[in-house]
Amino acid sequence: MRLFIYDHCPYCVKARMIFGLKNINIQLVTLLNDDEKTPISMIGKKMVPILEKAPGQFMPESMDIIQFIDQQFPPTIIHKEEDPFLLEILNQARIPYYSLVMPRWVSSTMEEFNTASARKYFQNKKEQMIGPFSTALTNTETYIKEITETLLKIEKKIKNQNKWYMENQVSFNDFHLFAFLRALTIVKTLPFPPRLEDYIKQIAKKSQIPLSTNIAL
Ligand SMILES: N[C@@H](CCC(=O)N[C@@H](CS)C(=O)NCC(=O)O)C(=O)O
Repeated sequence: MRLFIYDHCPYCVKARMIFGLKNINIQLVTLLNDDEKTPISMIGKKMVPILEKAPGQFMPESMDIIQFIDQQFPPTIIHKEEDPFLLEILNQARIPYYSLVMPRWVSSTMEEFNTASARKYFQNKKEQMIGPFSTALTNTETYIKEITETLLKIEKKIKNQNKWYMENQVSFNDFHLFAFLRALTIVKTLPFPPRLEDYIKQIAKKSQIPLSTNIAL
């Protein structure tokens, strides 16, 4: 099986998590960000993650991939609960979140940005969403303050002894939360509250997904 991804992509992180958590071998293929042809030839649109289940058989959608792999490799481990509070908090944080991570992703050494045209493609597309990257970078301190409020709200939900967001069971919440937090680890000057910091490290290890802490910008 192969999983087509971008390194920065939080949805790809969700899909990657299930392979790491279940210790299943997967070949990761990082597409260039401006490669429209490859994903369109597989699923009819330009979107990752894409799982190649068998040669020529493709599955899009991170949450579908997670459930498919969980069922294909028993015993199943995922509880499908989603905490509406968490989803709402993550949704509300979209502007500061994207404004912090997007300009950093594009100037990083992540493989999908290996060419000038891939970087240009991403920047053009995402600036339509959040405005000029240069302005977002100038406003870093403001966005860090805003995202810190978000992190502190989530920190209150994480108990010291918890292995997962919901005590001792891995749930969809962990996929949403870890993908969000892992993206933020590219922001070198963002401090994480202590329980969340511990959570990020633990889930990264269990999921076998490197953080972006050491990614060069
Ligand atoms: N609902 C999809 C969303 C996937 C998605 O939005 N992926 C982004 C990358 S993070 C993408 O491929 N966007 C197209 C682009 O960047 O051009 C899922 O959960 O897999």
